[in-house]
Amino acid sequence: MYRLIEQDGRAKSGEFTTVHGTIQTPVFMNVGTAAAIKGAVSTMDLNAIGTQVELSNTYHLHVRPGDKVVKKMGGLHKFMVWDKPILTDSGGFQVFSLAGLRKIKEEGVYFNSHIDGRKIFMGPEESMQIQSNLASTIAMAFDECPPHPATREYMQDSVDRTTRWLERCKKEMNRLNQLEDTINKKQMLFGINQGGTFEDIRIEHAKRISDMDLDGYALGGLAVGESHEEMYRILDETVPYLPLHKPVYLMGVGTPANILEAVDRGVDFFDCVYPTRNGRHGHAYTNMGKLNLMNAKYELDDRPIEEGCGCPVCAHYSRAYIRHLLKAKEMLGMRLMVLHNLYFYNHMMEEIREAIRNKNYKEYKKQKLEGFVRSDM
Ligand code: PRF
Ligand code: ZN
Repeated sequence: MYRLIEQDGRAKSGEFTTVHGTIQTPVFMNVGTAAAIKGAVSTMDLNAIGTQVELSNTYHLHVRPGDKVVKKMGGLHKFMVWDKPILTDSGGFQVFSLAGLRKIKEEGVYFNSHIDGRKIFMGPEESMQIQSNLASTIAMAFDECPPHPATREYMQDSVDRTTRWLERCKKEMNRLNQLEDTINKKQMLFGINQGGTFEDIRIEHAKRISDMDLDGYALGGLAVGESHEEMYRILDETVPYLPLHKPVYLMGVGTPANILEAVDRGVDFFDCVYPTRNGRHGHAYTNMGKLNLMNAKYELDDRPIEEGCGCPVCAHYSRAYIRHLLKAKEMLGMRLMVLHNLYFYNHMMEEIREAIRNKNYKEYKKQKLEGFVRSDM
């Protein structure tokens, strides 16, 4: 259940209530693809850095350890010891971005596992069954994320198939939620809007899926190679056709600046590997832009990553020490970087919610964006 709390222009802030607790939006979901946040970050850590929702992937967990194993262990929440909401991506996107040879048919996708090469089939029903076994809070519909660029003809055929798949997802989820041995009988389903940069295909599709009364709506097929300006244009044109009283999720986005712009266009949910991946590579997010802690100039720098940061890392550790850990390839280096970066993202979302609820979003966004370009990287 989504309750719209405040709107400031098109920016919206709400409260999404689930069986695993209430999510304040806009929110950044912390990515734990294979039921683990990369960088040796535990779920105890997530509680300490303000994480509201964790995101995992159907495809990865199906391949290893297997969704049946997770189900036998009592579902993903119990397995990974996280009692707050979990969103699982459907496998659609991962199949397209990771798996080897694949064939798209009406029934679903045939592909090879990226772990051992074995042949796997996944269609809407399989994706829902796996996500039901994982017992996540929110399941994503099984979609095709078309390549960019794609021809108009390819895009239309793909989006039509994604719509038919969504109907099958909804039917299968309803069936699964009524089965005796389903762990989360209140599992929610988000539909995914596609259409690339063809605004008329996007809008038509947004209207169709909005009529299906799903628990939330995602925009897929963005941040796949088009320019930021094109992505913002598609958001401008499409989000108004999605229900105002449902959460809107922009999949796989993005930089802090991308998030600030997308929130201004009505997006509630985000996820991205940037804070974890960049952290592991020595890049720290700050209000002045990114710092590369591998840089020699931090060798004797006894300041925290960012003065005034409220994260547990900046409370204790110096840039010089973290730089040493990264150089020495000590696991602790990556861990501290990821903790700071996730805190940075989570904390920015908190500021965003406050700015919207105070009807001060435009001014907040402007100041935040101005800060980022002061980067001394
Ligand atoms: N579909 C799904 N997951 C996704 C995407 C998509 O289009 C994207 C695109 N940025 C990221 N993750 N199912
Ligand atoms: Zn910090």
